[in-house]
Amino acid sequence: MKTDQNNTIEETTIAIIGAGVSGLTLATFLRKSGVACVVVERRDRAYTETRQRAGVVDARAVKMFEHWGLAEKLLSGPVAQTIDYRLNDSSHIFEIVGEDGSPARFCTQQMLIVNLLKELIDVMAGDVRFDVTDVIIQNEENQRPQITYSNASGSHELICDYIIGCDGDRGVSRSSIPDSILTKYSHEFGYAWLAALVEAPVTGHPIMGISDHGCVAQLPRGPHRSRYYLQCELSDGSEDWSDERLWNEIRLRLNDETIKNAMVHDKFFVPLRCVVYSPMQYRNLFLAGDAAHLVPPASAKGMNLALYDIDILAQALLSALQNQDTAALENYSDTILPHIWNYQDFSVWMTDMMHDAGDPTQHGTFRQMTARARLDNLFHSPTAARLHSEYQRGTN
Ligand code: RFL
Repeated sequence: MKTDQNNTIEETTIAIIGAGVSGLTLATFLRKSGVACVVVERRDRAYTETRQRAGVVDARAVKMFEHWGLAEKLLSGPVAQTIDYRLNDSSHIFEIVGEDGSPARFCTQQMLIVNLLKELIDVMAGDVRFDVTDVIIQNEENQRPQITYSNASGSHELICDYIIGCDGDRGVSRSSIPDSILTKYSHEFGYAWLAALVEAPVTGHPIMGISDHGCVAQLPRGPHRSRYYLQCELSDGSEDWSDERLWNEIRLRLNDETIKNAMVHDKFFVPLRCVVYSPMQYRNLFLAGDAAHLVPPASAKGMNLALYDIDILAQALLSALQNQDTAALENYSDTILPHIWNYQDFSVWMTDMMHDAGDPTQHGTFRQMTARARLDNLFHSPTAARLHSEYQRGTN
């Protein structure tokens, strides 16, 4: 390392921007394989460890962690094998079954991040730099790429072989790719979900509730908490949803007057949309996770698609670095995108079905009846159920 007072110049093999689930999983896989890497993150460790989001690691991702020899250390929480699809009064317990292999796990994203940081920093002595600002990417043709960033000790240059953009939808990585290279494909659903983390556990099965009053879901977030999601207008704001209104709507939409108010830890809005950016690479920069694609939470696939990207990318990087075979890296985007489009289709299918089958205000009664027919098919056709299970498991 060269040091010039407050300016350092260093080298590493892989520079990863973002210590979310994508960046930390990649760094852990690389570190376990003996590859030098540095993760730079704009938040502090405590913040990244307490950010609540996804709740299910799907069966494909569980297998991936098993393959990398990390499942026991990283995954906690019970297996996830059922969903209660509730259409107004009637309950249909849908079993997510696979013919082989591991079940999905109710492991919260927060717990996965805590375990990744423990493994990467405390066990493997990995290099994660929190509280960085002003990350700038230099990714010129025929030159080693580099990132520059600042932190409390000054400004720093990190020269590397590859830069991996794991910095989510609002990061700097994707925006460093010229507009002429990148295409954005997007779909807006026209409504939002209010996401509320509450101090009340799921007592039976996780619920996907379809109701004439709008969609509601209750999913586990650890042994004592649940995340409720309620369909709402795009024009709504937090000020429109008092805790009392939230609980009244939950009781109404689940048709269950016995549900008691509990402490609400947080509430925020998620406008439902799907986005794909293509290609997911430019010169020596590779995008993974939310930096490259977004799906609505209705399908519970965002974190799992991020983990899929990382599995493919980690193998491609190892092949390039250890065997001097860059073919998989050159084909990274072409390998990933068909899988992403497949799961975008699943997300649109799930989201439309759950919303259209309920409140007909947005798309009318014709779409309501076709969506209910689709649900009915799911409960009565073993073929439809099997396909749905494969998507839920992440194995399609
Ligand atoms: P993340 O988790 O957003 O991490 C990106 C990291 O990059 C950092 N960063 C920067 N660092 C340095 N310099 C910069 N300039 C930077 N800009 C950003 C950020 O601070 C952050 O630490 O992206 P990643 O790793 O790609 O992971 C993606 C997942 O987080 C996301 O897909 C899921 O959370 C989506 N998601 C769900 N996925 C599921 O599989 N199942 C679910 O049930 C589920 N529920 C959800 C969700 C996402 C939600 N929100 C808030 C969007 C529920 C919600 C409400």
